[in-house]
Amino acid sequence: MSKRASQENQNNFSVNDDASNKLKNFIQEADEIKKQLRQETLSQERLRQKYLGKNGLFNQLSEKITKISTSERKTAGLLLNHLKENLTDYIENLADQDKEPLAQQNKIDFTLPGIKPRVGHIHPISQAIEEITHIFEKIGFIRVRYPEVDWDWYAFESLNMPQEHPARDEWETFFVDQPPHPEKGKVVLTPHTSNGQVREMERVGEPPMRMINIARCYRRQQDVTHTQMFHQFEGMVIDKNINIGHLKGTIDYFAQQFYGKEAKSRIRPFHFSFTEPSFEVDFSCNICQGTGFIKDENNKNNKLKCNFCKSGWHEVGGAGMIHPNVLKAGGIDTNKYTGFAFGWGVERSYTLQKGLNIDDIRLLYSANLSFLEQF
Ligand code: FA5
Repeated sequence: MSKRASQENQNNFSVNDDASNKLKNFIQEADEIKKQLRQETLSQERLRQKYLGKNGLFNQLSEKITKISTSERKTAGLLLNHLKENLTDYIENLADQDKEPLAQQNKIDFTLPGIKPRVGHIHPISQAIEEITHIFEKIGFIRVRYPEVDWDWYAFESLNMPQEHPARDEWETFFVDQPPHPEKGKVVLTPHTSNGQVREMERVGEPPMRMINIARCYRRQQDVTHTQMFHQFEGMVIDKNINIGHLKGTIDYFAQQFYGKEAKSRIRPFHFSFTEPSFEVDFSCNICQGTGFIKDENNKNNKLKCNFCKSGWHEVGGAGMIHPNVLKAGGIDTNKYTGFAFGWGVERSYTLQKGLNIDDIRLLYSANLSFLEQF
């Protein structure tokens, strides 16, 4: 019996000795109901029905009030109020262990094997981030993570994209409704991890530096290859005599570590304000091995266009030699040092891995467990 129940037992109703026998019996019956309730082992719901339900013990007693004389009916009425409060209070405040006396109802079979808790796994994109981090740490890159909410200065202006520069349009930026910083400008949700370039130069100071910055990015985009929230990984190397050969070597190294020995990469001329020269980086398709065609199972002399890449290659992001204006914005001596940088989508890179063939990256954030449990 709960602590509360034993307290309630002391709270009985009493009348003078000269009360009529009918009233005395009425009081006794009410006390019996209270006592009986405290012996019960039924569940809370069943107690509610038995005592307070339409045909419950309380209503049965209430009906007997008509047998009490009018002069004593007021006392009987008070008694009923008191009883109802008492029963309701007791039933509603049953301790958790009293609510479902399962063992007494033979509902627990202690010999049954237990239910194994479901063990989850980390999200496929978190797995990819761990793998990418490890690949770059093996060649001396330091993993960092810079803010997802940042100043315009780091996201654009220090990257050689002054205010109103048309190149900014590419980044489909979300602006945060906050007062601007007097020097660093507006607040944005970072549209790319390149905001880490000048931040890393400020953090390290004097080169050499090898950064791998992996973080969330945000853009106003949504289709099979774009989500509003996604991840990028940004590599940056600054040292004496760094050239495009080092960049291409790093891209090839990553391709083979992440996609397998047979993977190839290529760079194509492009334009970014913060690198010069700039490139787009493609990896060979793992379905058609970069040929753009697959075998026709029905006709050995025929070839079918690869539907996954349509060209033999997949674009994963941009790269280039860091523009001198960016190095200067980070306080780096451009007479002494050069550097390269690249920034690729984690989701895009991951979905190209062998055997995955995920053709809609939105599935990764769909919270669809039957999809996610496959990884
Ligand atoms: C950039 O963001 C540059 N900062 C990359 C860079 C870094 C260039 C350093 C030079 C030097 P871009 O906008 O192309 O570039 O985005 C790079 C990659 O991010 C894309 O190729 C794609 O893989 C991924 N990405 C971009 N937007 C989205 C999106 N909305 N959803 C998913 N992935 C995206």
